[in-house]
Amino acid sequence: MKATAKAHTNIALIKYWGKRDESLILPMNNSLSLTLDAFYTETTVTFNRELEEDKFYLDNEIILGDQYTKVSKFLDLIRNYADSPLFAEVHSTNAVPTAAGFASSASGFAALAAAATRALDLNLDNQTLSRLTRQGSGSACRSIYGGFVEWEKGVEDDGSDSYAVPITPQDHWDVRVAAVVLSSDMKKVSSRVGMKRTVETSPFYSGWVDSIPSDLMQIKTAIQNRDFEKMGKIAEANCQKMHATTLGANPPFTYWHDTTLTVMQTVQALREKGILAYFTIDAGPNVKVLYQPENEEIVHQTLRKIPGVSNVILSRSGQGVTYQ
Ligand code: 2P0
Repeated sequence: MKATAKAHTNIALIKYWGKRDESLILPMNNSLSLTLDAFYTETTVTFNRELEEDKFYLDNEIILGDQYTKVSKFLDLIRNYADSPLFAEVHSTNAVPTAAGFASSASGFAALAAAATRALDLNLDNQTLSRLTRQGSGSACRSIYGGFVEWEKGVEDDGSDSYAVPITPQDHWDVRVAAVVLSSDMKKVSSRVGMKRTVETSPFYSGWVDSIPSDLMQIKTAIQNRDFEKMGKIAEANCQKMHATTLGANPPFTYWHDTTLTVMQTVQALREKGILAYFTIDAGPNVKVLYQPENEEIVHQTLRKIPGVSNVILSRSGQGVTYQ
C-alpha cells in the first residue's frame, strides 16, 4: 500500500505542441526529448483505508486548489485502473534547483504514476505506465525512460497507442544541457492554455504539424550517428518554429523576454567562434542550451555573464523511473 519512486524531467528537442484530445491528452504530433539528471521529483504514495480524501504534500507543504485537483483526478484514473476505492497520501519533493524555471509536471506526474501504481501492486510494464502517465501531463509520459525518448502520438481515439518509447540506450551519447534561468519573470500563459489557443487560432499551426515528420526523421538519424551539429540545428529550428506559431495566435502571445533573445543571440555568437552550442525554449522565458562535454567551461562562463541571467544549471542525460 506504500511505494516511493523517482523520475527526472526532460527537455524536448522536437516539441509537443497541441492536442487533438484534451481530456485523454492526445497530441497532434510526435515529440522527442532528452531526460535530464539534474532535475527530478521523488514521490511516496500511501493508500490508506482511513483517509476520506486524497492528501498532497509538496516539499512538506500541503497543496490545495488546482494543483491538488490535478493530482487527485489522476489518482482517480489509477484507482479506476486498479479497481480500488482507497484514497492516498502523496508526499513529493522536487529536486529542482531553486527557480530553475523547469516545469515540474513532467517529473512530477511520472513519479506519481510510478509510485501510485507500485503501491497498489499493479506492476505495470513501462509502456502501460507511460500511457497512463500521459493522462496526468503529456510531457510526463517521456520521463518514464532515460536518455533520448520519442512520444508516439498514436492514431487511435482511445489513446491506446499514444505512449513514449526509448530510442537509444541511456548511455548512448553524453550530450549536456545548461538551463539558463532569467532573473525577471513574465506573466505566463500556461502551456495548456497556450497550445490550445494556438491550435484553435494560429494560421501557422498547420505548417508546424506538417513539418514534424521530416524534423523527426532527421533528428533521429543525427542522434543515432552522434552528429551534434545536425541534432542541434534541427532542435533549435524546431523550437523557433513552435514559438512562431504563438505569434500567429489570436490574441497573439510570446514566451520570450528580452533576455531570452539575448541568450539566443549569445549562443549563435558562440557558434560563430567555433563552439557548437544550440538553444531550445519551452513555454516560458528561460533557455536551455545543448553543448558537448569539452565545451562545458566556455559555455557555462559565457552564459553566466549575460546581464539578466540569474543562474545557469548544468545537467547530463538522466535515467528513467526508479523505485526505492
Ligand atoms: C514539450 N511543452 O514537448 C513542450 C514544449 C512545452 C513546450 O510539453 O497539458 O505540461 O499537461 O499535456 O506536458 C508542456 O506541456 O502539457 C510541454 P499538458 P505539458 O516539452
